[in-house]
Amino acid sequence: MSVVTELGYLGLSVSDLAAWRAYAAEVAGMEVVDEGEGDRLYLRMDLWHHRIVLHADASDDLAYMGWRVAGPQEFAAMQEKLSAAGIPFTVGSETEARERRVLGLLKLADPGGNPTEIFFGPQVDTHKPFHPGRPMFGKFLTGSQGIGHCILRQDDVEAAARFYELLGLRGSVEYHLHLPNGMVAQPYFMHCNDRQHSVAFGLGPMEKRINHLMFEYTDLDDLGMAHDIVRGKKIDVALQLGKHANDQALTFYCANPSGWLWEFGWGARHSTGQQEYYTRDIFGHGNEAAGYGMDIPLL
Ligand code: MBD
Ligand code: FE
Repeated sequence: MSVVTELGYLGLSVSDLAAWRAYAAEVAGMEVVDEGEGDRLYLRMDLWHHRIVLHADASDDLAYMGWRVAGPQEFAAMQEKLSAAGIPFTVGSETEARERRVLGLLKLADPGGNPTEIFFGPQVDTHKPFHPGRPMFGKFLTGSQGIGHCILRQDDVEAAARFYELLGLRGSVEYHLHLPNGMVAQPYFMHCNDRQHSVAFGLGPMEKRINHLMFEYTDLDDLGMAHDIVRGKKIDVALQLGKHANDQALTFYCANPSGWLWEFGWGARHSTGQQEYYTRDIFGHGNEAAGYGMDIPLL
């Protein structure tokens, strides 16, 4: 049985590398690494070589997401599982693996057409302490919980759930949200480790592949500092500070330089392994800046 163990890395296509360099470092606190290629920047959140690659590209969207498996045996077993399920994939060349700083990777697409990679063996630079892009009280919460979570575009929610189940994630509908138009949104949340969800979908049609990336600080004061910086820079906040019913994280959502959202969080509980659903959040998460695909009634 081969299952993915974490959402390990992301590639983002960004039209304004300079704006992203400032946002990632000065707002979020990530470490920006420029290796001189000219067409990309690396973002560190821990000791990995990188967790995010910013690729200079006009599309301002998700370029790819990388799901980790433990090692070469799981990597081989995953290929057998995908083949048996009739899901097409290609095995990355040595050059492609080196580009991602991993020992091996597969390239495929999820049912929504989102470029998906399955990899093992990330380069971890244990000799290079994480150096935040701005002062931080604590760290980014990664480790066995991976980078965070993404909300993705999926036209066929059931097909998406089957695909992510095949990869080894579990989960289902966690909210019934009554929309102003009378419809009930029933978003799915799926997990593969202690992080309450690593991927979610089913919030309705989306312009981009990705609605948001959520990442988490270990220290509440870093969330507070990020919030002060976002407010000081008058960056659009789509959802105000609030606490989700499912992961119970204190979060807010603000625009990134590509015009989609980063959800800054702290204090999430772990996945419980038992399905529940909710009709609203615990508190907060009021709608503020409109047009980011998050104009949903969470309270
Ligand atoms: C989340 O992380 C989220 O983005 C939404 C919309 C609801 C619950 C948890
Ligand atoms: Fe989220």
